[in-house]
Amino acid sequence: MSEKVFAAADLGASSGRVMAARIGPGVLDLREVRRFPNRPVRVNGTLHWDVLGLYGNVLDGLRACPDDLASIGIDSWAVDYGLLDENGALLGNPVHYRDGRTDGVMERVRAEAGDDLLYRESGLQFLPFNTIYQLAADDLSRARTLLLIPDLLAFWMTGRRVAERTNASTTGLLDARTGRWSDTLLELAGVAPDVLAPLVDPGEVIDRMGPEAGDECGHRGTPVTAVGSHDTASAVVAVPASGRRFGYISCGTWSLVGVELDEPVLGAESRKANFTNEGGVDGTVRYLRNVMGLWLLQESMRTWGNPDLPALLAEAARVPGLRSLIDPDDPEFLPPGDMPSRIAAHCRRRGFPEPATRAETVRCIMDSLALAHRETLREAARLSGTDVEVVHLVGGGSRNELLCRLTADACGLPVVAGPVEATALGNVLVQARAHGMVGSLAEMRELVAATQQLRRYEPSAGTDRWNEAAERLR
Ligand code: ADP
Ligand code: LRH
Repeated sequence: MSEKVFAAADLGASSGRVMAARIGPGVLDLREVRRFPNRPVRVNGTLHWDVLGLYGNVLDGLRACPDDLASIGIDSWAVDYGLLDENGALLGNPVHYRDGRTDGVMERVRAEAGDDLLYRESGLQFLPFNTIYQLAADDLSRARTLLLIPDLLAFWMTGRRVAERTNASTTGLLDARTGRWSDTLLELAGVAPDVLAPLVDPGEVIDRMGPEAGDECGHRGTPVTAVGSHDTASAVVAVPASGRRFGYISCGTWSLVGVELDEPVLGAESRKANFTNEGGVDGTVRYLRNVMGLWLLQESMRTWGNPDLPALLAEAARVPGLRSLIDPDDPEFLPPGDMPSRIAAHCRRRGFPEPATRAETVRCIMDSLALAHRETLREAARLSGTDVEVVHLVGGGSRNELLCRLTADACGLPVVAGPVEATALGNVLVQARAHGMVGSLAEMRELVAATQQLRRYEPSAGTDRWNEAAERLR
């Protein structure tokens, strides 16, 4: 079997990239073709994604890919969507999940529907920006079709309207057991069933690239293949683990912390612990919880005018640890804005010393994330009955040595860091399989482990300091 080239368009919340991968027997060679910032834009009081700008960048990236692409796959952050009118035209710019229009909406829907019903049906953690709550805040009167972001780009490329299943599982409208749109949840959300597109699974060819997009990027007629279009689903595909005794942290703007299962966990304890059962590739369940992640650092860096990150992290590594702690998942950290001030106020309120310098603020973020990684992983393992022997930390955060080391120490487990571009790798691997190459999920992971750069962090002895820190924070 010879080699083929696949392109991944991977849109993260902080940056987008087009990557080209050469794949063959024992070969997985991923190259970055184009990277571009993903900058939200506030207009008239609403925070939007610049979706046309992102699409333009994707087409530019594809134009710079080799001519003989076997297929193209698209993934992005979850939950957000575009609404189309009866002519297929976009009704306004998609709104960012951090926009304030959902303030108080989740609480209202939960009070009306009851947590028990919502969780039993969708298996989804309660996050204020889940699609179901965004829809409850939107005017849907002119909407004929709803497409999640990767599906929207695929529609522009192919003319075909689909809803890829892993990303659909983040909407709060999908039945966690059957993997189909839930009539109960649709009715509750006031969404007409025909507004949602037919579901497709990762690995199904959506269609070939049409003339408009094709002529723009030079790949007319190339198949556009559904992948785990939820970026986290693709990232979990490329976790270089063997067997099932592993936890993962997909660490970028968010830390998605959990385990892989065959069946959802939908009981009351799981609901109260606010764990999610998102759909993974090959019918797996991503049992995880969102930890606020490197957003805390990104937004601090923005407030400080983007100083040099590696230098700041090196300085933070020299600051004494576990002095100032925050609960990173406090909703006060969700919206954009001055992060260092919010962190200082949070420390003050909880009786911890306020970080006095940038390095101290960064150290506070790293310690607090490592602690949240540990608490979340332990709970995921306990609630699902999984033995976790090793933690795989993938995504941009795997470049952060301090965070990897602290996470290993806090968990008392080895952390295997990398690949950095796990999402793009998961994206191209699922395409490659659809086009006759590579095999099972286990084989994909073996190929990742054999070909990608990884780094192992052993925990230092004893987790007493971390146990104590967890107690102090509680
Ligand atoms: P997303 O997909 O959510 O946009 P990424 O997986 O691309 O996120 O990760 C982005 C994060 O990776 C940045 O916020 C930054 O904290 C981290 N990162 C990137 N480069 C480095 C680096 N050289 N050293 C440490 N951390 C880095
Ligand atoms: C990470 C991610 C995460 C979702 C959030 C909205 O990029 O997709 O899995 O919860 O964005």
